[in-house]
Amino acid sequence: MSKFVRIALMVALGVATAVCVAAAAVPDPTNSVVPTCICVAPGGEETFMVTVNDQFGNPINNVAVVLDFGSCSVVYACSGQDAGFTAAGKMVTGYTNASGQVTFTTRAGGICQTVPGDGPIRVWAGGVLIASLAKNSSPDISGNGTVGLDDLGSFAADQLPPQNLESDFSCDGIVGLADLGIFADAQLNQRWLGFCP
Ligand SMILES: [Ca+2]
Ligand SMILES: [Ca+2]
Repeated sequence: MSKFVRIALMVALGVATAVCVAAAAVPDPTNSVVPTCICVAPGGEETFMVTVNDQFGNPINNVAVVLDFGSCSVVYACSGQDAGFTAAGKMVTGYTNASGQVTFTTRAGGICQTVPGDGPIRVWAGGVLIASLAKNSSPDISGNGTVGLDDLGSFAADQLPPQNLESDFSCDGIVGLADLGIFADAQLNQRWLGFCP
């Protein structure tokens, strides 16, 4: 085999390998993991972990994941997010780690579907739609940027049977003590973090 042919084969092999690597880096909705329940608060104390995998189930590192509340009338995202996350309008972006995971502590409020026909909340990874969620919960039930007395009134009413699960912040199917703790934390944290947005 001539030196020229060897080099040509090596180049071709390299290109083929690069194509395989590029193809492996496409997020796969079936293999990715997105929780079905999401709670957001202006203080950003509620977590939401997304795992992005490719079609082979391999984690994808450093891919942009977007929580898109763009079709939710009342939901807002605070302009200031935690380190590593950015907000643009009603979209919050973070990036996966080597395990394909990103844990959002989204500073936001308001509830999707407060206005009929709203939603869904879309979750994008590298431009691929990997999940759609019908709605979210938030201690800022009114969506006015603060967790205050108006929200407390709604939260209290939501506990009465038949319960209104808009106040099920803990995602366990009931409105109870766990949700009261989340509500209290959200109210306390915003005092330290300032007004949102
Ligand atoms: Ca409020
Ligand atoms: Ca609950």
